[in-house]
Amino acid sequence: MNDVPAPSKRRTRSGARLLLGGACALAITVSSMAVATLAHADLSGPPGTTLKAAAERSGRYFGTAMGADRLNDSGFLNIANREFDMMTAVNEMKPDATEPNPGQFDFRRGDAIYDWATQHGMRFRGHTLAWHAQQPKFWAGLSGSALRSAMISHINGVMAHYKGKFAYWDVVNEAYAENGSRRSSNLQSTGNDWIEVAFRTARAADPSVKLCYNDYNIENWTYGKTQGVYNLIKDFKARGVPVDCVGLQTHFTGGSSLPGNFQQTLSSFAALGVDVALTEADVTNASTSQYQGLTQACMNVPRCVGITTWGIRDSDSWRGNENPLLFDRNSNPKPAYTSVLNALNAASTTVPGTTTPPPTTPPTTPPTTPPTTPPTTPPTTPPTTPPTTPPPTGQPGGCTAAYRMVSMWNGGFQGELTVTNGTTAISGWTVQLTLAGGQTIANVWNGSNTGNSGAVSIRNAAYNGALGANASTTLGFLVNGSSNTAPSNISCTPA
Ligand code: 9MR
Repeated sequence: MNDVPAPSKRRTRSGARLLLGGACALAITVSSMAVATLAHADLSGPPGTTLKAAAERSGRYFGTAMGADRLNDSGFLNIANREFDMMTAVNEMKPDATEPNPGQFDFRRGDAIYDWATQHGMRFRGHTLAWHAQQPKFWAGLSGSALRSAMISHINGVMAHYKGKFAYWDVVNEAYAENGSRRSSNLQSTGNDWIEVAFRTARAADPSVKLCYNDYNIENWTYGKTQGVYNLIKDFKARGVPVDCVGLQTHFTGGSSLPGNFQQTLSSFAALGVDVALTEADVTNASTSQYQGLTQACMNVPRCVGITTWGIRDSDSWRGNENPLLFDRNSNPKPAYTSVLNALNAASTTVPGTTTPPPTTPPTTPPTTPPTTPPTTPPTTPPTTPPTTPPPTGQPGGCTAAYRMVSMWNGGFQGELTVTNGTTAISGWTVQLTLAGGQTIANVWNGSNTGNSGAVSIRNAAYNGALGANASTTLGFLVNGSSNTAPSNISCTPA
């Protein structure tokens, strides 16, 4: 049986290419992968008339969650398409759904949701990889190192399938008890480091996605559970364990309500260097003041990147009898919808990094007009010595590779190489580089490596080898080892 967080038992002490829905969303398309479209913040623009347009003004998103059963529900899909720019699968990407038998993965229902959402211009939050509930049945027969291995294999298997496609992954869900200690579970029994191992595994499996810890009842800053999770993230940040975001489920249902210090909780987490997001919001009877307050708290914290409601209409809710969502059973927006929309439009902070204007397409060099007047004086002296130096990069047949460090932590770093072609189209390329002693490549994306220490070469992937004149592409890699020395001897050879 699934151990669903029991609402009634909850503490109440808290007292890519697409540009949808206005605002200016800048689209990034990489190959055929549906990669995150990021909102481009512009607070000077007109107020948004949909949730997503209003959120995008400040570089944020407004998301919802759907089950595969909603794929045939045109009422749901119409509102989802109009109002939301981030999607989460309610149950279809949980461990029991994606790995019903050992090593046998089933992504059909998750993919159907992902495909619909991304075909409608949305980004995606993956939910979830490691949780005490909704586990594969076969995990029940495992414990200790066998269960630990099963968890690692599960994370690797699922993340490989969705590699490069999601904006966020809830790597670990609901691992804390109400008093701020670890929740007891079979995963916890594999050792206190299971959360850390899950995040390290996830980073290596897909370095492009932001990795989140997600939980409920962590909205009240003074509550024990909030402090327990806060200390986890603080410890991870101090020790370089890869964590990028904290999801606060924000279920103000089942007896919970918006605490007065919610913004303090968000800003305190953000101050640790993580994004925060409201990931499953719903509010008993859709109280307009609580919806307004939770939205405003997020808008006031620059690293609060977005809000997701757990369903669209009251009929979609896991707690439908509390009518907790923004749309009624007839698909009409409720008063809470207006209070959320207004609070989104009133945002005065933007998400860091979203105010940069969209990259402009490199100017295409206009064809040079052939000179109309022939040179009057032909050169009289032919050059006597033919050039002996090879053509510099940027000339026909050349390519270059430029390195930058994206991020670093104790014991490793993420690097990026930008491969830029010369003036003649090429069908493939190889970058050579030398890693410092003790450094080992753990993972490469947008390319494949030969060797992982010392002299290494990285060949293009199937989809990014062909480069037109002056075109460029990027590849990334993770390195274990000291980040003090950058790779050296970097060069590029066309195929
Ligand atoms: O909404 C989900 C519901 O359909 C499932 O029966 C339930 C089973 O655990 O999970 C619900 O989603 C939960 C989410 O995955 C994690 N946070 C609490 C959500 C509501 O229970």
